[in-house]
Amino acid sequence: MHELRWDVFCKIVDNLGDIGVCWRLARQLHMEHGLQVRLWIDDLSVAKRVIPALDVTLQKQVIQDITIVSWHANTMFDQAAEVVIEAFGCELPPVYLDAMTQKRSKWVNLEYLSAEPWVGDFHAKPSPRPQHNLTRHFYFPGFTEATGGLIRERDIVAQNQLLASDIQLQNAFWKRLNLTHDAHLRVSLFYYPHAPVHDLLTIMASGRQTTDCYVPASSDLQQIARFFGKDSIAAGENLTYKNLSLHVLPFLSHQDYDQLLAVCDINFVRGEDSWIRAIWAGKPFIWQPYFQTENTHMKKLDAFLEVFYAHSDAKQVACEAHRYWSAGHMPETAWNHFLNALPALRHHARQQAQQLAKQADLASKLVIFCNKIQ
Ligand code: TRH
Repeated sequence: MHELRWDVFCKIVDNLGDIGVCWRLARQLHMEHGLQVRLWIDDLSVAKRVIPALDVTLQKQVIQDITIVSWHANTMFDQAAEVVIEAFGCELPPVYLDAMTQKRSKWVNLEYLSAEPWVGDFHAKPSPRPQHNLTRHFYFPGFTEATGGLIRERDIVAQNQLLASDIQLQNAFWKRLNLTHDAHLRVSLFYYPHAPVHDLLTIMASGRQTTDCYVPASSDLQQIARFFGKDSIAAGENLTYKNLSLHVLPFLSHQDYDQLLAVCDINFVRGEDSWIRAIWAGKPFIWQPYFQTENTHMKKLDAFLEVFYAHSDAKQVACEAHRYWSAGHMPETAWNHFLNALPALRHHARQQAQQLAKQADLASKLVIFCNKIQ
């Protein structure tokens, strides 16, 4: 057990990935490494979706042993922690930087995840900040030993595999969420608005097999409403067209979302955090990277496909479906190829979850790293 205090700073740029990663990391640093963690958040009302117990009127509160502080409560900026994690280059407040200088805090900038080969070269590089007499260290998550690793709770892969192989546990999950699950194929769907959702729903509706499709209400539901000829749809609705039954779910807790991914046959995920969760679920998935200019997101996608499917017979099929999904068009042939390759994709996804889980996880590597740096 460490006596050190850690501060994690999170600015919610867009969507939920930033707070999703920071909340997960904060909890893991506490639960698995015994650290005292404060999580500074700039927008409590968005964070409340991921941390439902948050009281947005409080400047400071403790939830699951993590002290959560509103970034705007700058009266506390004079008490810097021994280790400071600046998530995704969110720019620490100048007053707090002064306090870090006094405290001689260790300063780590946690970067976004990428499978691109350059990540290993840039990981752990220091960048001196003479004006504050501090050094900012770059910490890059990644898929190889040369990087900062992937966020993974100690038991998550085992828990997911247990759930995926135990019908009674699965039935209890569906029952708790009040969901039917009698179709041949179960698909979870979390996506950005430019995803070709209409194409996918059309193909699933006219498919040979019946499909249950689960959509958490966080996604843009407009495309789905239009597909079913409605003005709007909301959590709790179940819509059927031909061979497709679509279920709109409420926004799930982190734990329920993990379980949904573990019990579905195919998961559509996006961004950063749900992408990693899909890997640990050990089920075939299609990832949609966060859109970036100059096609940067497609480069990230290709880099990931190269790493993840390097030794898979189903590489071509997986690449085809991923590229179409991210490019905004899903032809029926690509989806059918994906379905036909499901046994191979399933085997590969499960093997990759086990393989990647053999590497040290991000929180453990981060703790070791922070013990080493000055
Ligand atoms: O919300 P996102 O699009 O976040 C993105 C990415 O992190 C991206 O890299 C970043 O640049 C951008 O934000 C600013 O997708 P992501 O990363 O999957 O985060 C979604 C979070 O929501 C994740 O923690 C899982 C969680 N979640 C639930 O808890 N319940 C749900 O029902 C769903 C669908 C998601």
